Amino acid sequence: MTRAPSKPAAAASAPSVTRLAIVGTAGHIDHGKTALVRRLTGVDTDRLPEEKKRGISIDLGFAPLVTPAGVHVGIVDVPGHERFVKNMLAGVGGIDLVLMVIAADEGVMPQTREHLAIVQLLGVSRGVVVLTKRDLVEREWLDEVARDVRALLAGSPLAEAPIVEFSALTGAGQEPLLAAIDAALATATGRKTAEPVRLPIDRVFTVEGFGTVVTGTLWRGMVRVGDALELLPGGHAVRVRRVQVHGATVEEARAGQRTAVAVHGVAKEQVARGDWLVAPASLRASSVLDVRFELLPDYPREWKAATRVRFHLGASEIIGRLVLLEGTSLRAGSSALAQVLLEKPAVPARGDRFVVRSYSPSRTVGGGTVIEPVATRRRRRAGGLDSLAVHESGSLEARLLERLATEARPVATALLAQALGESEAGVGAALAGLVSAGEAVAPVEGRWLAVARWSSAQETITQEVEKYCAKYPARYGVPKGELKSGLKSAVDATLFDAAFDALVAASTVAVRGERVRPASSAWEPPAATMAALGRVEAELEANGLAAPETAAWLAKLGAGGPEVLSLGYFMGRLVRVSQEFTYTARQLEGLRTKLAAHFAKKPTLSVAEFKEIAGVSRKYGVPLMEHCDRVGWTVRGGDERKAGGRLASGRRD
Ligand SMILES: Nc1nc2c(ncn2[C@@H]2O[C@H](COP(=O)(O)OP(=O)(O)OP(=O)(O)O)[C@@H](O)[C@H]2O)c(=O)[nH]1
Ligand SMILES: [Mg+2]
Repeated sequence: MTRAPSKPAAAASAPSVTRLAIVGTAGHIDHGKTALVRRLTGVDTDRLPEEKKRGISIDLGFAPLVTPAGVHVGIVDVPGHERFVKNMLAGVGGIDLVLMVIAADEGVMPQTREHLAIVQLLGVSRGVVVLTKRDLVEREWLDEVARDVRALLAGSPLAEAPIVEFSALTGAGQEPLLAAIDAALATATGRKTAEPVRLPIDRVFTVEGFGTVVTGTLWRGMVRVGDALELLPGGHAVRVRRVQVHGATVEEARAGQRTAVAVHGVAKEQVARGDWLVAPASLRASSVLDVRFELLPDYPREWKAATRVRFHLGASEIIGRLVLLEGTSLRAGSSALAQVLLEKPAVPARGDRFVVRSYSPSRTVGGGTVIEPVATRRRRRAGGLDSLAVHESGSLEARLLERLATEARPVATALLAQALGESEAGVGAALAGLVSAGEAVAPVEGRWLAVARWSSAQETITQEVEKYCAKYPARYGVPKGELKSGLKSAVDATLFDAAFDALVAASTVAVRGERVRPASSAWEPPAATMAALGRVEAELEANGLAAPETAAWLAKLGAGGPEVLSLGYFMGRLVRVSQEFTYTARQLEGLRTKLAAHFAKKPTLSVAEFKEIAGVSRKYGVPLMEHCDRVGWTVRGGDERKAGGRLASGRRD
C-alpha cells in the first residue's frame, strides 16, 4: 500500500468525537463475505432461518466493528446471489468504503462485476479488495487471480485499492485487512451532522413497548429522542421514542451510524423499506426527476429513448421510465441528460447517485446523478436543456436565477433552498448578491423574484391601465379590483399587490378612490359628457328635492347615460341617495344648511318637520332622511332625530 500515512494527531486532537464509518461488503455469491464479517466481528449476519437452511445470504446483515485505529464501523453485509441484487442495493447506498470480496479459488465472477459497477455508480471511491479463501489455493493461482482483479479495476476509482489476502477459516490476513481498512478510512471526511436528518429505511419492525422501529444508515444529521421527523413519501409526522445503534440505546445517533429509530405516530404497515425518515419539510417526494444518466460500458446495445427500468435510490426500488432528453439513443459507456418518470414517488435530493436496472431480466445497466429532484415533465427535445445544464454544473447564483426564472410569484428562501438542495444560509447569501447585482428583487419581505419577472409584471399592469383609460375617457381610471381580476392569469395575486404598490410609490400610476390611471396623462373628461352632466344637474335642480327618478332621466340620455352618471358620482357632483333617487351635491348641501339652521333652534326633528324643511312628500322624504342618517347629519332615536356629528362639518362620509 502506498497511501500517505494518516496523522495520528488528527484523531487524538478531538478525542470526544468518535470517528464513524459505514463499510459494505460486495461480491459474488458464496465468495465468503459473511464468513469474513463473522471473523472480524464475531457476528453471524445470516440471521433468517432460510439463510441458515440454504447457506446463502438473502437480505442485508449488520455488525459493529471497532478498528485498531478506533474507528467505529457499521458493517453492512450484502447477499451475492444475482436474484438478491435489489437487497444489496438497499444497503449499499451511503457506504464510506467497500470490501470487495473475491474467493481466490473462483476469481472474478458475474456479481463481482455487477457489484463493482454498482459501487462505482454510487460514487463509492474507497475500497479494499479481499482475496479470500486463501487457504484453498496455491500462490501461483492466487497471483493470477490478483492480476485479473487489477485488470478489472483498471480505470475505476478502485484502481489503486489495496488487495489483501485473507482466510476466514484460518484467520490469516486479518491484521493486514484491518490495517488496510484503517488506511482507507483515514482520508474519509466526516458526515454532515449539522444538516437536516436523512435516513433511507432498510428495515421496519415492531418492538414490544416501543411500537414501530425503522432502521437504516443515517446519511446526514443527528437523531435524538423527542425529535419531530417526517416519513416520506407518505408524509407522516412522527416523534422519536428511542434511538439505538447496533442494539445499544443512545442519546443521539449521528450521521454515519447504523441507526434504529423507534417512532411514535405511525403503524408498521404504513412504512416500508425504501421510505425515508427526514427532518420535517427538508425534502419533497417526486415522481419526475431530471438526471445525468450513464450507461455501463458493457451494455450490449444502444439505449433506446424511453425504456422501462427499475430505479434504485437510497433503499428504494421504483419502476419507471428513463427518457433521454438528448438524442434518440445512447451508446454503451456514454452519458446523457435524461428524465426519470416514476410510477411511485421517490425522495431525491440534488446530487444523489442512483442505480438503474433493466426491468426484465433485472440486471444493472447504468446509473447517474440527480440534477433536478423535483422536475416537471418535459417533451423530448423541446429545448430547455441549457437550463438543465446550468442546474447540473452552474454556480449557485446561476442556478438560483434559472430557478427564479420559472417562478411566477415571489418565493421564500427556504423553498428555494429546498428546491436547489442547498443550505438556507448559502441561498440567502447568494440571493443578496443577486439583488445587489440587480438580477433579483424581494418584492415581499423574504420572498424573491427575478428582476425580469418583476419588471414585466409592472409593465403588464401599466399597459392594462393605459388600455382601459383609452377605452373609457369619461372615467378617471380602472377600479383596482377589476384590474387585478382581469390580469389574474397573467400576474399572480401576491405579485400584483407588490407590483401595484411599487407603481404607486414610483408615481407611475395615480390613484383616486378605487380608480387608477397613468400618472403621466392628466384626466380630462370629454366635453360632451361634461355638458351632459351639466344638463342633468339642471334638470334635477329644476324641481327642488322632488326630483325625477334616476331611471327616468337616464333613459332620456340614451347610450351615454351610464357614463354621465358614473362621471357625476366619481366627481362628487351627483349623489345616489337611494335605488330610485339621485341628487346633485349642491341640492344636498342646501338641505344640510337648512337642517343645521333647524337644529340651531331646536334639538329634535320630527318627520313632519323634515318634510317641511325639505319641501317634499313622504315618497322623497323617507329616502332623504335615511340618507341623512347614513352620512351622519342626523341621528335617529325612535320617531325623532337629533343633530349628527357630521352635520356641522358637512362631510358626507
Ligand atoms: N475454506 C474456506 N472456506 C470459506 C472461507 N470463507 C468462506 N468459506 C466458505 O464458503 C461458503 C460461503 O461463505 P459465505 O461467507 O456464506 O459466502 P457469502 O459471500 O456470504 O455468500 P452470499 O452471502 O450468499 O453471497 C461457506 O461454506 C463458508 O464456510 C475461507 O476463507 N476458506
Ligand atoms: Mg453472505
